[in-house]
Amino acid sequence: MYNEHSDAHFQMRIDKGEHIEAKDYMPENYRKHLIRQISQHANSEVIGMQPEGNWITRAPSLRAKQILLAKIQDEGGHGLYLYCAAETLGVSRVELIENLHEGKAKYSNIFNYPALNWADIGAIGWLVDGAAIVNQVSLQRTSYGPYSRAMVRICKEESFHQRQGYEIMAKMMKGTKDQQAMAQDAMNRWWWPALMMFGPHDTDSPHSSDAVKWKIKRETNDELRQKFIDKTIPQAELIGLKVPDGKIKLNEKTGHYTIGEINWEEFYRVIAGHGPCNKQRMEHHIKFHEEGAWVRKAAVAHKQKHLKKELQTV
Ligand code: FAQ
Repeated sequence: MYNEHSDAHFQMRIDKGEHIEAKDYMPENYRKHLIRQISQHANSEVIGMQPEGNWITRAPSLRAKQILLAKIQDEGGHGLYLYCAAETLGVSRVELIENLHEGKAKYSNIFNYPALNWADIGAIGWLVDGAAIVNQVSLQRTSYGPYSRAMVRICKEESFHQRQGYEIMAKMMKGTKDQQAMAQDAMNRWWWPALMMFGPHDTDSPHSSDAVKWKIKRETNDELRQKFIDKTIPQAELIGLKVPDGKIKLNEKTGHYTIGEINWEEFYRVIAGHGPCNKQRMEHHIKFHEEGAWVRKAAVAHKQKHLKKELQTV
């Protein structure tokens, strides 16, 4: 018989495909691994609102503005589900935000690039959300219950996001020569950073071995990247966009595309804080977090007032 509070019993549950819940026994490193990953995921959703938020007032139609507003609001919501999932592991929201502000917790490389024009909003929806979904569909089967359940809900909304982006790109590719050039330029700038979203190659990914053993990751960084590549290249070709990679080849036998070399030097530079927009993204988050302090104080005061009333009536 296994002791229910042993690592061996925990691993047996993982191997059987059981979900681990917040109050179940888990090794300390599993807890730490999840806090790191889920909080980085939450940070990405919230920081990811910034490049798109910049375009709400400049959307080309009321319909486009409504859709973009709804999408950005969803992303805020995804951040909240994910911070809540991280909190079930015994860390507070205050600590998670402090870690982000102090540069101790990361967010996705992709949100350190600027959204320069409307075509970038199309590219973000199609490529960035497209990459995010491939990863998140797989995470629906992750071993930690609260994370897995948050993913189920997030994936439903994310597929709408991907379609709104593809619609923008398809529309621009049917437009004038200038609009087509804008869409191609956005594709050229977002393609490679989107491929980097899946993380380093498996051979260079320090967290993958534990993540796979604990079924936090159901598929590896390279497997998920390949899925995204195979799905996205035909979508680009269908609307007349050229993938900015002279080395792309379809292997007829396997049905998979091979691609050129990803610029990992750029990836590590960006995640170390030296991308085009890292400074701006963090300053923006800190500024509005500080300006919103009164809202958080008011919410706590309101809760305390009601608790007091409830206690008086008992
Ligand atoms: N960006 O050993 P690995 C979205 C870091 S949601 C920055 O392979 P792991 C929705 C990694 O943290 C997008 N850093 O790590 C949306 C580690 O550093 P550390 C976010 C990265 O965790 C759309 C080091 O490199 N999605 O976009 C990145 O096993 C549009 C070594 O890497 C998620 O977070 C990166 N891309 O695998 C919102 C999904 N990749 O922590 C708005 C959940 C790696 O030791 C608009 N996360 N690093 O300092 C995951 O699946 C995994 O964490 C990976 C990385 C696959 C991202």
